[in-house]
Amino acid sequence: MDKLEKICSVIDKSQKIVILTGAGISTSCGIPDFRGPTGIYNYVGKKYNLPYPEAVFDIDYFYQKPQPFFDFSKELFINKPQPSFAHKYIAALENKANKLNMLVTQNIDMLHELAGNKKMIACHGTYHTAHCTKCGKKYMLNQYEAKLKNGEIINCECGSIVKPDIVFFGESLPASFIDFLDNPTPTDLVMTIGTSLTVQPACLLPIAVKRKYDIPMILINKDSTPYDKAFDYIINDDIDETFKRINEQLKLI
Ligand code: CNA
Repeated sequence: MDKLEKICSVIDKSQKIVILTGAGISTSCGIPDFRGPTGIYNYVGKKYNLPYPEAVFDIDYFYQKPQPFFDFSKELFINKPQPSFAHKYIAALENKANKLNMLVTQNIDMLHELAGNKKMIACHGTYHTAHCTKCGKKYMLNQYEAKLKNGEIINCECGSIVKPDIVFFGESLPASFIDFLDNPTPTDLVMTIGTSLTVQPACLLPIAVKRKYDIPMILINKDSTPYDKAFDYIINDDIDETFKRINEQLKLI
């Protein structure tokens, strides 16, 4: 059996899969990741002379200079990205194969929801709602979507800046994620897809689940990560191409 056949066999046998995704699953949809050759740092970073790539999502930096974040948001909203083959495959693992325990995504692009996943935690938040950074007034996406599409800073009626409910560096992650990290429900496989595993605490999830259930772990990512040694199967290749090859064998979609 070659490596892909082994991976297909593991997926086929599993019934309670935990999946962690990152920006790499959405690059084929036209959304840049942080660290790839067309990554955010290469356009927003250079345009604004960011001190480091993650400054786009740094809460202290946002209070001083919110425009880079709204520029990133514009790219996300204006291009109307559509789910990739891999997003669709993961949706089918939940809706067709009934094999998903939990999908945890670090992404804020809402493509997993668009593909049809419901059993999921968006551990870095969402654009669906926003709050004023001063008076706390809540806004719904339809109230500020037009501004996001124009790359405009959103202002509250009190005059302060409204921030979409994206979890910035320096902010707390949702309780649902912390609870799952502390006490993951029974799992028989962890798949980690398209993440450099460099952002804490999200990057700790695969290890936390493995520690509790001693199960196989698969990593699909072009580049190596600091946690490679913990994985049983690693595919350093394109995500969509890999899922197409998996689908050729398992014929899920
Ligand atoms: P990252 O640090 O940019 O890492 C992405 C990883 O994906 C890299 O290791 C690449 O090698 C890999 N990769 C990129 N394209 C492919 C591909 N086609 N096939 C295989 N591998 C690929 O991104 P992380 O998600 O690890 O970092 C976490 C940050 C990035 C989170 O806070 C996100 O919110 C944030 N982010 C999200 C998005 C999005 O929502 N789509 C976009 C950019 C950044």
